[in-house]
Amino acid sequence: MRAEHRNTPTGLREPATAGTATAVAHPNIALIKYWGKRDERLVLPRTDSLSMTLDIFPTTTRVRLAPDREHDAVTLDGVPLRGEARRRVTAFLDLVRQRAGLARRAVVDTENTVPTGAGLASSASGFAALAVAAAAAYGLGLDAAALSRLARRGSGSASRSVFGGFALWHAGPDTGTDEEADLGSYAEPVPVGELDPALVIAVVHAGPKAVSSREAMRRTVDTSPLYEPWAVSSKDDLADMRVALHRGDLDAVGEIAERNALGMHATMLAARPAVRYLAPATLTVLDSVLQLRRDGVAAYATMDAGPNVKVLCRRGDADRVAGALRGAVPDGQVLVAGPGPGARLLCGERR
Ligand code: 2P0
Repeated sequence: MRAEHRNTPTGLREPATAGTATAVAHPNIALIKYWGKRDERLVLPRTDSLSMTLDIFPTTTRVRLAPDREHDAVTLDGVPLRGEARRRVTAFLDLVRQRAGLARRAVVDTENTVPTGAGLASSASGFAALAVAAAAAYGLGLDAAALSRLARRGSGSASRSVFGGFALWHAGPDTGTDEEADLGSYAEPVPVGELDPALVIAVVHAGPKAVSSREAMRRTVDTSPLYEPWAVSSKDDLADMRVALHRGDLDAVGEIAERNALGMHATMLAARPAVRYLAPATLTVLDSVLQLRRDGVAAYATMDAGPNVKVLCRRGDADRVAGALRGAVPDGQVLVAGPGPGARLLCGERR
């Protein structure tokens, strides 16, 4: 095993031979969506995507190598994980162990600050924090791009939460070996011009989703006649989005994000059977976003695999936007987020 030090995305030093490490990561919201895989095992997406990492709802994960254990022990908010969720974490740790050449099991404890069942992406922050902590605990010594590739294997969107601010996840080449495909699919930071954005999040329904995003993506790619046209138009959206971000043009950023998200939901509605995440309250919020625009406020909506709405606006307009959304869905919860930091290591201890 190598013993040199490599910088984590936030520049903290990662001891390459640590046995215990704790990392923190934040969720991200895609402005150009990831919807559809071309390889399920390697978690390779069909299209590039681009997101903003949030400054709220951190996930903190501690990984401790446990030489005496026969199985991994995994808790979320103090409760042992079971079933599919546990299987995904163990499969991820198996990948890390394979790369480290170590068989040792681990104790993984995660604290999530996302309001329970709020339907906000926690697999992004969860697997980004796990990737950074596990890589350090098992002494992998990975750079930021390699951490992004590793996080991707846990959950695609986690590749973007390795970075703060705005991040672009490259789909990578769809020819060549598995190794080449894996190497080509990682996220990196996107430079932006003068932009002071906020995302106002309207949580209109906090229950579990009827169809997992993994299954919904699969069904959309396999059956929706609108999928390919959306994937093609998403390339143009991304090119336009990069220009808009570079110019710091919030209206253009918002318009592109909104059309990309509505297009993604159209692909799902055309799947067979249809996947519909949008609820009546979602449409009520979308109406209030239109009204805000008619009133001269730059506000643009994006929705993910659930009924909740995230509204992009200028930070200076966030209180007004939040007030409008609270009026639209008085029973909902409205939160304001700004751009947040990348995943980082909090501490590492030598084995
Ligand atoms: C995104 N979503 O770009 C899109 C938009 C939901 C809608 O990434 O199967 O949990 O673990 O790779 O990352 C949700 O998908 O899926 C997601 P997997 P993930 O944010």
